[in-house]
Amino acid sequence: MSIRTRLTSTTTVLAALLLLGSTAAGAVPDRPTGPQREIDAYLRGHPGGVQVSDNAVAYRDGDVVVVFPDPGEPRAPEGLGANVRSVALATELADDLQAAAASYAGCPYGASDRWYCFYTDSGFGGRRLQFLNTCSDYASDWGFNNATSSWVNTNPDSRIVAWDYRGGTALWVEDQGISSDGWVGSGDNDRMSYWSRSNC
Ligand SMILES: [Ca+2]
Repeated sequence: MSIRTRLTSTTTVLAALLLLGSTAAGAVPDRPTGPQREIDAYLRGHPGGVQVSDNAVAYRDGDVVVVFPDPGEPRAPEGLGANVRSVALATELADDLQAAAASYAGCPYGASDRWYCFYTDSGFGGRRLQFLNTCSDYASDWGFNNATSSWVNTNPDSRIVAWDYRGGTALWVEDQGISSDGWVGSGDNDRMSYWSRSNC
C-alpha cells in the first residue's frame, strides 16, 4: 500500500467516524436549545441575575429584565419567552407581564406597568433590555453600551432621555405614553451610554 493510498483510506475512516459522531450528537434529545450559551456568558459578566426562563434573566427583584432572542431569530420573544422557571421571581414576573394589557414590540404596557425597553438591533430586534423603576443608569452596567438601535417607552408618566458617553446634548428623548423608535438613525446608532427618567 502506497503512502498516498494509506492516507486516503485513513481519511475515509476519519470521515466515516465524523459522520457517525455527528449523527450521534444529533440524536441527543436534551441538547440545550435557545440562547443558553449567551445567557451563561451574560450571567458570568453580570453576576446577581436570576434566570427566569429559557430566554430571560432578571435583576433587582425583577425591575430589570434582559430577554434574549432564540438563535437565528431576529427578535427576543414576547414576555419571558419559553419555559418560565418555577422560582418565585419568575412566577411574579410572569404574572406581572401577563397582567400587562398588551405589549409594544415585546415591551409590556398596561395599568400597572411602567416599562421602557431598549433593543440592540433596529426594528426592535436583538436583545430587549426592560426597565421598570430604574431612574437612570449606565448601559455598560447591563452589557449594552454603544449598542442601542431602537427603543420603546410605555411609561405614561415619564420621559426617557438618552446620552452618549460625553453627556451634553441628548441623543434622543422618549416621550411619555407609548412612544417608540424602530431606528434611532445612523447618527445616534450604537451610541447610548447613559439614560435618565423624568418624574422619578
Ligand atoms: Ca445596535
